Amino acid sequence: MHKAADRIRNVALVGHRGSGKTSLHEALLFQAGAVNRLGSVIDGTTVSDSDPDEKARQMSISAALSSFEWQDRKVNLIDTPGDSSFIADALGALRVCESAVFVVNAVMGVEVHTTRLWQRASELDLARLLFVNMLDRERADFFRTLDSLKSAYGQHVVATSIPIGSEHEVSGVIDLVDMKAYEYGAGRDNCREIPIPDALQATAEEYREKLMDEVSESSDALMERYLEGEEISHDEIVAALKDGTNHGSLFPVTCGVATRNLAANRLLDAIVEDLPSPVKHGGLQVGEVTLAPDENKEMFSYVFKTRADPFAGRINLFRVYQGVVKQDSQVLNTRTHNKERIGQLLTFEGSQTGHATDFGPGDIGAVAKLKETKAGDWLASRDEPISMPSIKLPAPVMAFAVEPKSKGDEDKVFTALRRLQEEDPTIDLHRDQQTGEQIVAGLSQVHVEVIVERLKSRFGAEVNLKPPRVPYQETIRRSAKAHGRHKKQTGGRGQFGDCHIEIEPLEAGSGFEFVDAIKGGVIPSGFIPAVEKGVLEAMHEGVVAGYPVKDVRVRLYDGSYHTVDSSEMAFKVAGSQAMKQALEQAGPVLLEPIMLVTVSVPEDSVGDVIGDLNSRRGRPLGMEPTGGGMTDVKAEVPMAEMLSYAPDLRSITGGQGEFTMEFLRYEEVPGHLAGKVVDEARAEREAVKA
Ligand SMILES: Nc1nc2c(ncn2[C@@H]2O[C@H](COP(=O)(O)OP(=O)(O)OP(=O)(O)O)[C@@H](O)[C@H]2O)c(=O)[nH]1
Ligand SMILES: [Mg+2]
Repeated sequence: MHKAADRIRNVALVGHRGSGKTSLHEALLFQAGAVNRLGSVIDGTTVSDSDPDEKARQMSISAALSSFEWQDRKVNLIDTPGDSSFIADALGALRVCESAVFVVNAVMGVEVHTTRLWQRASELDLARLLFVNMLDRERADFFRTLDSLKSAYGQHVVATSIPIGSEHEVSGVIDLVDMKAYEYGAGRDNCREIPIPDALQATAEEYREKLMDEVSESSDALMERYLEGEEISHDEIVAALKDGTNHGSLFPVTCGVATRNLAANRLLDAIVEDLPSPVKHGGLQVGEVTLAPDENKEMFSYVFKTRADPFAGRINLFRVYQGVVKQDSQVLNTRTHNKERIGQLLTFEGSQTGHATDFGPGDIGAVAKLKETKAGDWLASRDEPISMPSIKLPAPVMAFAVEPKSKGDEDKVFTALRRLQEEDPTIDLHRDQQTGEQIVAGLSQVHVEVIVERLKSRFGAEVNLKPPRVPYQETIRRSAKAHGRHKKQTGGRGQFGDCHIEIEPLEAGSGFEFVDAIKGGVIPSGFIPAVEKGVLEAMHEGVVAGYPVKDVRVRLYDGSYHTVDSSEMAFKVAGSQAMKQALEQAGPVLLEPIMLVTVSVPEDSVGDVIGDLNSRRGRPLGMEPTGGGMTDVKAEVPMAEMLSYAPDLRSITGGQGEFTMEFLRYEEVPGHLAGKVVDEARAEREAVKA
């Protein structure tokens, strides 16, 4: 039988890369008894970094769900990757959880990615706890970290515990609600109450007071009594803290050492006591439909993650918003309108995969072997066209042309890429219309490397990556007239086509226009489309560097024909000849794509970033602080200068910067650079011929 919705806690573990989420996930599982051994990231023995490439890189790449019981509540805990290349999984987890635990490194304090995720959690109105981890590390400083959190996320970030000892001497924590101290040894039953150390008494009181200031703000009545110096009872504090956290008006901070299972038990208590259940958080409004955590209503579940499992095959993770999902049942996929059979339902209990008979409203579960369902789909008991408000994902900006290492493997590679894309919506796949190359684009170098590794390890598909070619175009600057005449007499029936055209530039982005201005039937109407075909063929490869010609109006105004020798073929050739000549005389120029680039960087690197963009022929458009010490710099930059931007930005900002870019328009390539593009294009064509 499924757990009642008010006994469930759905929690996403999020934070900057390497802050210790996976280690903390492991400690929480261990403390709750879901695993018998505390696995470690370094040894590659954690439950959540289970993929070979996660172990090899010692980083999380995919979201991992674990479910366990604590104090008779069911906790669904989703460990998420901290690397910004894999942010889709972190955002997907935030979307289906009522709460998030932010894991913060006590040496580094607030980091860029923490802030980005914090903003998303605010938009989604999530309840939040913070866990300051790595207290045992050299230069770890809980109080400095707390200050950085407060200044980034506001005064409602408040400590509910403080450490005893620091760096390698850290030995426990003081709980500021109970005003009790706890010392931690090794293993699971490692927590022992001790008197508050004398040396820390004053600090504990100081931080208890700060906590009381915040807690008392939760209600006017409490505030009044607090200001008058009245005693606030322990139960009242607990209730106010819980209420503030539930409503996202208080953000309690706890601390510990994930790798030593130090204070994981206090975090578990906070998760079940202070964070809201799906019932508390209320229904979900999707379009016209409101879904309520009610098990007697029709079932609606949202699939937030699709992944490959070495044992169970393709697995879909879903969140039930209403009704009950039952094993051996049929449901509808509202995107495809097809039925899916739910066979076995899966739960991930620590290192074991278990089976469930059903999942009730508010719960998160998994199902294997669905036919067509993938992340982003809804499974429901009736065909209601609903869609989750889309999550804004960063645009893939690291693009490469992929080629199979062995010829003939094209289909295999493409199918494998499609499968990977199902698991990761930030992978972009497309064939470049102009260059014909198969392009794969990701968010970063690491992202694309992981894609290539997975192609090989999972699908046995080996590929080469090449930087993609810039899709240059050509256009004309003035009008010109030309005459095309195709005449051949080779015994028997000849060929004859003859046309006069005038071409003129059109406004950028307007494409191609063909005007038939033939009078008196000097070219019979049946041959006119052939002339147009010839013109278009000539425009396919412009006269500057062989790139497609855009934004031209062609007027066919005169010509002649021969009753016997004229043919469509002959007029096509004539049209093409005329167009080539006309282009030569119409001031042809080379165009390049200009991108709108938005770079998100810490304030102190803004100068360097702008300087670098200038050196890439960029035009800065402005900047805008986005909170948490971050600034967005916007600039227009030619695409040709951005092909290797990702690694460069990483080195300029020490890994703290991120960027997105989108196509804006085409602009003329400056004269001194056009020559180089022309030479390269020529060399390439010759290489193809050879
Ligand atoms: N000393 C110390 N090391 C820790 C602690 N927590 C994690 N680590 C180490 O820090 C490194 C990163 O830890 P992870 O748990 O992989 O961090 P993560 O946040 O899951 O990393 P990503 O998934 O890549 O974002 C590993 O080498 C851990 O062993 C801690 O509390 N103390
Ligand atoms: Mg991790």
